[in-house]
Amino acid sequence: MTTHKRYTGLIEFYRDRLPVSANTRIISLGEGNTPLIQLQNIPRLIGKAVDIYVKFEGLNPTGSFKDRGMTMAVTKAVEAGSQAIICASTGNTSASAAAYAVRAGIKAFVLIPEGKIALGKLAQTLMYDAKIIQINGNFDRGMALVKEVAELAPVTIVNSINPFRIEGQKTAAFEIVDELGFAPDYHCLPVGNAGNITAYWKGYNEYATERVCGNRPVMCGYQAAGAAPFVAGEMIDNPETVATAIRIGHPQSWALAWNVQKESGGWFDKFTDEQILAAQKMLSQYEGVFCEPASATALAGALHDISTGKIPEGSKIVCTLTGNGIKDPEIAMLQCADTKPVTIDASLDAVKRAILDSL
Ligand code: AN7
Repeated sequence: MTTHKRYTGLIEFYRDRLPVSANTRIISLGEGNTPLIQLQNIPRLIGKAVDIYVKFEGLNPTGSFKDRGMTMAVTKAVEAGSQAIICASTGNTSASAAAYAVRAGIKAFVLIPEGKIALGKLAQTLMYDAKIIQINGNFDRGMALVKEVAELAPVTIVNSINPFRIEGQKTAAFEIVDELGFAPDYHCLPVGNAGNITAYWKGYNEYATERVCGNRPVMCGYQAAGAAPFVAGEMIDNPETVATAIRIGHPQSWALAWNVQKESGGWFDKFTDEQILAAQKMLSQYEGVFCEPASATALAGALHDISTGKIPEGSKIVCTLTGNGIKDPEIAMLQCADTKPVTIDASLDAVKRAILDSL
Protein backbone atom coordinates (compact mmCIF):
# COMPACT_ATOMS: atom_id res chain seq x y z
CA MET A 1 0.00 0.00 0.00
CA THR A 2 1.26 3.45 -0.86
CA THR A 3 1.10 6.10 1.82
CA HIS A 4 0.65 9.62 0.54
CA LYS A 5 2.24 12.44 2.48
CA ARG A 6 1.60 15.92 1.26
CA TYR A 7 4.25 18.50 2.25
CA THR A 8 2.41 21.47 3.72
CA GLY A 9 5.16 23.78 4.83
CA LEU A 10 7.88 23.98 7.42
CA ILE A 11 5.73 24.73 10.47
CA GLU A 12 3.81 21.46 10.04
CA PHE A 13 7.01 19.60 9.28
CA TYR A 14 9.01 20.91 12.24
CA ARG A 15 6.09 21.75 14.50
CA ASP A 16 7.72 20.10 17.59
CA ARG A 17 10.61 22.54 17.30
CA LEU A 18 8.56 25.68 16.68
CA PRO A 19 6.39 27.86 18.93
CA VAL A 20 2.94 26.67 17.80
CA SER A 21 0.17 24.79 19.58
CA ALA A 22 -2.49 22.37 18.32
CA ASN A 23 -4.90 25.33 18.05
CA THR A 24 -2.63 27.64 16.07
CA ARG A 25 -3.96 28.56 12.64
CA ILE A 26 -0.94 28.07 10.42
CA ILE A 27 -0.40 30.57 7.62
CA SER A 28 1.60 28.73 4.97
CA LEU A 29 2.32 28.67 1.26
CA GLY A 30 4.25 25.40 1.38
CA GLU A 31 7.61 27.08 2.04
CA GLY A 32 10.79 25.18 2.95
CA ASN A 33 11.93 21.76 1.72
CA THR A 34 14.23 23.47 -0.78
CA PRO A 35 16.83 21.51 -2.75
CA LEU A 36 20.39 21.10 -1.52
CA ILE A 37 22.26 20.88 -4.80
CA GLN A 38 25.82 19.58 -4.93
CA LEU A 39 27.96 21.56 -7.36
CA GLN A 40 29.50 19.30 -9.98
CA ASN A 41 31.35 21.49 -12.44
CA ILE A 42 32.71 24.39 -10.37
CA PRO A 43 34.87 22.25 -8.01
CA ARG A 44 36.40 20.60 -11.10
CA LEU A 45 36.90 23.98 -12.73
CA ILE A 46 38.79 25.38 -9.72
CA GLY A 47 40.70 22.11 -9.30
CA LYS A 48 39.95 21.73 -5.60
CA ALA A 49 38.76 18.66 -3.74
CA VAL A 50 35.83 20.21 -1.92
CA ASP A 51 32.17 19.26 -1.57
CA ILE A 52 30.13 22.40 -2.20
CA TYR A 53 26.38 22.26 -1.78
CA VAL A 54 24.03 25.14 -2.48
CA LYS A 55 20.80 25.45 -0.52
CA PHE A 56 18.58 26.98 -3.17
CA GLU A 57 16.24 29.18 -1.18
CA GLY A 58 15.17 30.95 -4.35
CA LEU A 59 12.70 28.07 -4.78
CA ASN A 60 10.51 29.18 -1.89
CA PRO A 61 6.97 30.38 -2.73
CA THR A 62 7.92 34.05 -3.19
CA GLY A 63 11.44 33.26 -4.36
CA SER A 64 13.52 33.87 -1.24
CA PHE A 65 14.42 32.51 2.20
CA LYS A 66 12.24 35.18 3.79
CA ASP A 67 9.24 32.87 3.41
CA ARG A 68 10.63 30.60 6.14
CA GLY A 69 10.55 33.45 8.61
CA MET A 70 7.37 34.98 7.27
CA THR A 71 5.19 31.86 7.67
CA MET A 72 6.13 31.87 11.35
CA ALA A 73 5.91 35.65 11.91
CA VAL A 74 2.52 35.98 10.21
CA THR A 75 1.17 32.86 11.92
CA LYS A 76 2.06 34.37 15.29
CA ALA A 77 0.81 37.85 14.34
CA VAL A 78 -2.59 36.36 13.42
CA GLU A 79 -2.62 34.24 16.58
CA ALA A 80 -2.10 37.43 18.60
CA GLY A 81 -5.03 39.08 16.81
CA SER A 82 -3.04 41.47 14.64
CA GLN A 83 -4.86 42.92 11.61
CA ALA A 84 -1.81 44.42 9.88
CA ILE A 85 1.89 43.79 9.42
CA ILE A 86 4.62 46.22 8.43
CA CYS A 87 8.24 45.99 7.30
CA ALA A 88 11.06 47.98 5.78
CA SER A 89 12.66 46.09 2.95
CA THR A 90 15.30 45.90 0.26
CA GLY A 91 12.70 43.89 -1.68
CA ASN A 92 12.43 40.28 -0.61
CA THR A 93 10.92 40.85 2.81
CA SER A 94 8.26 43.10 1.29
CA ALA A 95 7.31 40.48 -1.30
CA SER A 96 7.13 37.76 1.31
CA ALA A 97 5.20 39.85 3.84
CA ALA A 98 2.72 40.87 1.16
CA ALA A 99 2.06 37.27 0.07
CA TYR A 100 1.59 35.88 3.58
CA ALA A 101 -0.66 38.81 4.53
CA VAL A 102 -2.92 37.94 1.58
CA ARG A 103 -2.94 34.33 2.71
CA ALA A 104 -3.90 35.38 6.25
CA GLY A 105 -6.45 37.96 5.16
CA ILE A 106 -4.69 40.87 6.86
CA LYS A 107 -3.10 44.05 5.58
CA ALA A 108 0.59 44.55 4.69
CA PHE A 109 2.45 47.87 4.68
CA VAL A 110 5.93 47.90 3.19
CA LEU A 111 8.51 50.69 3.17
CA ILE A 112 11.02 50.43 0.34
CA PRO A 113 13.84 52.67 -0.88
CA GLU A 114 12.59 54.29 -4.07
CA GLY A 115 14.37 53.00 -7.19
CA LYS A 116 16.61 50.65 -5.22
CA ILE A 117 14.76 47.36 -5.26
CA ALA A 118 14.93 44.79 -8.04
CA LEU A 119 12.14 44.89 -10.63
CA GLY A 120 10.81 41.39 -9.94
CA LYS A 121 10.43 42.15 -6.24
CA LEU A 122 8.49 45.33 -6.96
CA ALA A 123 6.30 43.53 -9.49
CA GLN A 124 5.41 40.70 -7.13
CA THR A 125 4.73 43.02 -4.20
CA LEU A 126 2.37 45.02 -6.43
CA MET A 127 0.65 41.80 -7.53
CA TYR A 128 0.15 40.70 -3.91
CA ASP A 129 -1.59 44.04 -3.44
CA ALA A 130 0.39 45.33 -0.48
CA LYS A 131 0.33 48.99 0.49
CA ILE A 132 3.72 50.06 -0.87
CA ILE A 133 5.28 53.16 0.62
CA GLN A 134 8.39 54.29 -1.25
CA ILE A 135 10.79 56.56 0.62
CA ASN A 136 13.58 58.78 -0.61
CA GLY A 137 15.97 57.12 1.79
CA ASN A 138 17.68 53.75 2.13
CA PHE A 139 16.66 50.56 3.97
CA ASP A 140 18.25 51.69 7.23
CA ARG A 141 16.17 54.86 7.27
CA GLY A 142 13.05 52.83 6.42
CA MET A 143 13.75 50.45 9.28
CA ALA A 144 14.10 53.33 11.75
CA LEU A 145 10.77 54.75 10.55
CA VAL A 146 9.03 51.38 10.82
CA LYS A 147 10.18 51.00 14.43
CA GLU A 148 8.85 54.47 15.25
CA VAL A 149 5.49 54.05 13.54
CA ALA A 150 4.91 50.63 15.13
CA GLU A 151 4.95 52.40 18.51
CA LEU A 152 1.98 54.49 17.41
CA ALA A 153 -0.08 52.28 15.11
CA PRO A 154 -1.57 48.77 15.55
CA VAL A 155 0.85 47.01 13.20
CA THR A 156 3.16 44.05 13.80
CA ILE A 157 6.74 44.42 12.55
CA VAL A 158 7.77 41.41 10.47
CA ASN A 159 11.40 42.33 9.84
CA SER A 160 13.93 39.91 11.34
CA ILE A 161 13.91 41.85 14.64
CA ASN A 162 10.67 39.87 15.10
CA PRO A 163 12.00 36.77 16.92
CA PHE A 164 9.50 34.49 15.16
CA ARG A 165 11.27 35.24 11.88
CA ILE A 166 14.44 33.67 13.29
CA GLU A 167 12.47 30.66 14.54
CA GLY A 168 11.12 29.96 11.06
CA GLN A 169 14.44 30.53 9.33
CA LYS A 170 16.36 28.16 11.63
CA THR A 171 14.57 25.27 9.88
CA ALA A 172 16.90 25.63 6.89
CA ALA A 173 19.73 24.30 9.09
CA PHE A 174 17.48 21.41 10.17
CA GLU A 175 16.80 20.49 6.55
CA ILE A 176 20.51 20.46 5.72
CA VAL A 177 21.38 18.17 8.62
CA ASP A 178 18.35 15.94 7.98
CA GLU A 179 19.51 15.48 4.41
CA LEU A 180 23.28 15.10 4.87
CA GLY A 181 23.27 13.34 8.22
CA PHE A 182 25.79 15.88 9.51
CA ALA A 183 26.35 19.62 9.62
CA PRO A 184 28.76 21.00 7.00
CA ASP A 185 32.28 22.06 8.05
CA TYR A 186 31.62 25.56 6.72
CA HIS A 187 28.37 27.38 6.13
CA CYS A 188 28.65 30.43 3.87
CA LEU A 189 25.97 33.05 3.43
CA PRO A 190 25.40 36.66 2.46
CA VAL A 191 24.92 39.05 5.36
CA GLY A 192 22.70 42.12 5.37
CA ASN A 193 20.77 42.57 8.61
CA ALA A 194 22.36 39.32 9.82
CA GLY A 195 19.06 37.71 10.76
CA ASN A 196 19.69 34.68 8.60
CA ILE A 197 23.19 33.89 9.87
CA THR A 198 21.73 34.15 13.38
CA ALA A 199 18.88 31.81 12.44
CA TYR A 200 21.11 29.13 10.88
CA TRP A 201 23.38 29.16 13.91
CA LYS A 202 20.35 28.73 16.18
CA GLY A 203 19.18 25.77 14.10
CA TYR A 204 22.57 24.05 14.04
CA ASN A 205 22.94 24.61 17.77
CA GLU A 206 19.56 23.13 18.61
CA TYR A 207 20.38 20.01 16.60
CA ALA A 208 23.89 19.72 18.03
CA THR A 209 22.65 20.18 21.60
CA GLU A 210 20.13 17.38 21.08
CA ARG A 211 22.78 15.24 19.39
CA VAL A 212 20.87 15.11 16.10
CA CYS A 213 24.30 15.92 14.67
CA GLY A 214 27.73 15.69 16.20
CA ASN A 215 29.23 18.86 14.80
CA ARG A 216 28.55 22.54 14.20
CA PRO A 217 29.77 24.47 11.16
CA VAL A 218 32.12 27.41 11.01
CA MET A 219 29.90 30.31 9.93
CA CYS A 220 31.22 32.54 7.16
CA GLY A 221 29.35 35.80 6.61
CA TYR A 222 30.05 37.62 3.38
CA GLN A 223 29.11 41.19 2.51
CA ALA A 224 29.27 43.47 -0.50
CA ALA A 225 32.33 45.72 -0.38
CA GLY A 226 30.24 48.90 -0.44
CA ALA A 227 27.93 47.64 2.32
CA ALA A 228 30.20 45.83 4.75
CA PRO A 229 29.68 47.12 8.29
CA PHE A 230 30.76 43.80 9.82
CA VAL A 231 34.09 44.02 8.02
CA ALA A 232 34.48 47.70 8.95
CA GLY A 233 33.62 46.84 12.55
CA GLU A 234 31.13 49.69 12.66
CA MET A 235 27.83 50.76 11.13
CA ILE A 236 28.11 52.62 7.83
CA ASP A 237 25.81 55.39 6.63
CA ASN A 238 25.69 55.24 2.84
CA PRO A 239 25.83 51.61 1.74
CA GLU A 240 26.07 50.99 -2.02
CA THR A 241 26.12 47.77 -4.02
CA VAL A 242 24.67 46.23 -7.15
CA ALA A 243 23.34 43.52 -4.82
CA THR A 244 20.47 45.73 -3.65
CA ALA A 245 19.09 43.02 -1.33
CA ILE A 246 22.08 43.53 0.97
CA ARG A 247 22.42 47.31 0.57
CA ILE A 248 22.31 47.68 4.35
CA GLY A 249 24.65 49.73 6.56
CA HIS A 250 23.01 49.38 9.98
CA PRO A 251 22.38 45.64 10.51
CA GLN A 252 19.57 44.92 12.95
CA SER A 253 21.15 41.75 14.37
CA TRP A 254 24.57 43.33 14.99
CA ALA A 255 25.36 41.85 18.42
CA LEU A 256 23.78 38.47 17.62
CA ALA A 257 25.91 38.08 14.49
CA TRP A 258 29.14 38.91 16.31
CA ASN A 259 28.17 36.24 18.77
CA VAL A 260 27.74 33.74 15.91
CA GLN A 261 31.17 34.66 14.57
CA LYS A 262 32.82 34.12 17.96
CA GLU A 263 30.97 30.95 18.93
CA SER A 264 31.44 29.26 15.56
CA GLY A 265 35.03 30.38 15.03
CA GLY A 266 33.89 32.02 11.80
CA TRP A 267 34.59 35.27 10.03
CA PHE A 268 33.20 38.13 7.97
CA ASP A 269 34.63 39.26 4.68
CA LYS A 270 33.65 41.50 1.79
CA PHE A 271 33.64 41.17 -1.98
CA THR A 272 33.36 43.68 -4.80
CA ASP A 273 30.32 43.96 -7.04
CA GLU A 274 32.48 42.52 -9.84
CA GLN A 275 33.31 39.43 -7.77
CA ILE A 276 29.67 39.01 -6.78
CA LEU A 277 28.43 39.27 -10.37
CA ALA A 278 31.13 36.88 -11.57
CA ALA A 279 29.99 34.30 -9.03
CA GLN A 280 26.35 34.78 -10.07
CA LYS A 281 27.26 34.22 -13.72
CA MET A 282 29.43 31.24 -12.90
CA LEU A 283 26.62 29.46 -11.06
CA SER A 284 24.23 29.97 -13.95
CA GLN A 285 26.75 29.13 -16.62
CA TYR A 286 28.37 26.07 -15.08
CA GLU A 287 25.73 24.63 -12.79
CA GLY A 288 22.35 25.76 -14.15
CA VAL A 289 21.50 27.53 -10.91
CA PHE A 290 20.28 31.10 -11.27
CA CYS A 291 20.34 33.09 -8.03
CA GLU A 292 20.09 36.80 -7.43
CA PRO A 293 23.26 38.90 -7.04
CA ALA A 294 23.15 39.13 -3.22
CA SER A 295 22.95 35.35 -2.97
CA ALA A 296 26.03 34.88 -5.14
CA THR A 297 28.06 36.70 -2.47
CA ALA A 298 28.04 33.38 -0.58
CA LEU A 299 29.73 31.57 -3.46
CA ALA A 300 32.11 34.47 -4.16
CA GLY A 301 33.25 34.23 -0.55
CA ALA A 302 33.49 30.46 -0.48
CA LEU A 303 35.52 30.33 -3.72
CA HIS A 304 37.87 33.01 -2.42
CA ASP A 305 38.43 31.28 0.90
CA ILE A 306 38.89 27.91 -0.82
CA SER A 307 41.49 29.42 -3.15
CA THR A 308 43.52 30.83 -0.25
CA GLY A 309 43.23 27.61 1.77
CA LYS A 310 41.35 29.34 4.59
CA ILE A 311 38.70 26.73 3.79
CA PRO A 312 40.90 23.65 3.30
CA GLU A 313 40.53 20.91 0.70
CA GLY A 314 38.44 18.01 1.93
CA SER A 315 35.88 20.40 3.42
CA LYS A 316 32.14 20.05 3.15
CA ILE A 317 30.67 23.44 2.45
CA VAL A 318 27.10 24.71 2.20
CA CYS A 319 26.34 28.05 0.56
CA THR A 320 22.87 29.49 1.04
CA LEU A 321 21.50 30.96 -2.18
CA THR A 322 19.02 33.28 -0.52
CA GLY A 323 17.00 34.45 -3.53
CA ASN A 324 16.00 33.60 -7.09
CA GLY A 325 17.80 35.16 -10.05
CA ILE A 326 14.50 35.87 -11.78
CA LYS A 327 13.85 38.58 -9.21
CA ASP A 328 16.44 40.85 -10.79
CA PRO A 329 16.01 40.62 -14.57
CA GLU A 330 17.70 43.98 -15.13
CA ILE A 331 21.01 42.80 -13.68
CA ALA A 332 20.74 39.53 -15.58
CA MET A 333 20.31 41.40 -18.88
CA LEU A 334 23.29 43.61 -18.05
CA GLN A 335 25.35 40.53 -17.22
CA CYS A 336 24.53 39.11 -20.65
CA ALA A 337 24.86 42.34 -22.64
CA ASP A 338 27.47 40.69 -24.86
CA THR A 339 25.45 37.57 -25.61
CA LYS A 340 22.41 38.88 -27.45
CA PRO A 341 20.06 36.29 -28.95
CA VAL A 342 20.37 35.99 -32.74
CA THR A 343 17.35 37.03 -34.76
CA ILE A 344 16.71 35.17 -37.99
CA ASP A 345 14.12 34.53 -40.65
CA ALA A 346 11.40 32.08 -39.61
CA SER A 347 12.55 29.47 -42.12
CA LEU A 348 14.03 25.99 -41.79
CA ASP A 349 17.10 27.05 -43.71
CA ALA A 350 17.86 29.97 -41.45
CA VAL A 351 17.35 27.87 -38.30
CA LYS A 352 19.68 25.17 -39.67
CA ARG A 353 22.32 27.79 -40.43
CA ALA A 354 21.98 29.34 -36.97
CA ILE A 355 22.52 25.94 -35.34
CA LEU A 356 25.45 24.96 -37.55
CA ASP A 357 27.06 28.36 -36.95
CA SER A 358 27.31 27.75 -33.23
CA LEU A 359 28.24 24.06 -33.16
C1 AN7 B 1 18.49 37.70 -1.31
O1 AN7 B 1 14.31 42.01 2.10
O2 AN7 B 1 16.82 42.65 4.33
O3 AN7 B 1 21.42 39.04 6.69
O4 AN7 B 1 14.53 43.67 3.45
O5 AN7 B 1 17.05 39.53 0.27
O6 AN7 B 1 19.19 38.02 7.13
O7 AN7 B 1 19.36 40.39 6.35
C2 AN7 B 1 16.90 41.12 2.54
C3 AN7 B 1 18.03 40.47 2.87
C4 AN7 B 1 20.54 38.03 1.70
C5 AN7 B 1 20.45 39.26 3.81
N1 AN7 B 1 20.09 37.67 0.50
O8 AN7 B 1 19.87 38.49 4.84
C6 AN7 B 1 14.95 42.63 2.92
C7 AN7 B 1 16.28 42.16 3.34
C8 AN7 B 1 18.93 38.16 0.03
C9 AN7 B 1 18.19 39.07 0.78
C10 AN7 B 1 19.86 38.93 2.50
C11 AN7 B 1 18.69 39.49 2.03
P1 AN7 B 1 19.96 39.02 6.34
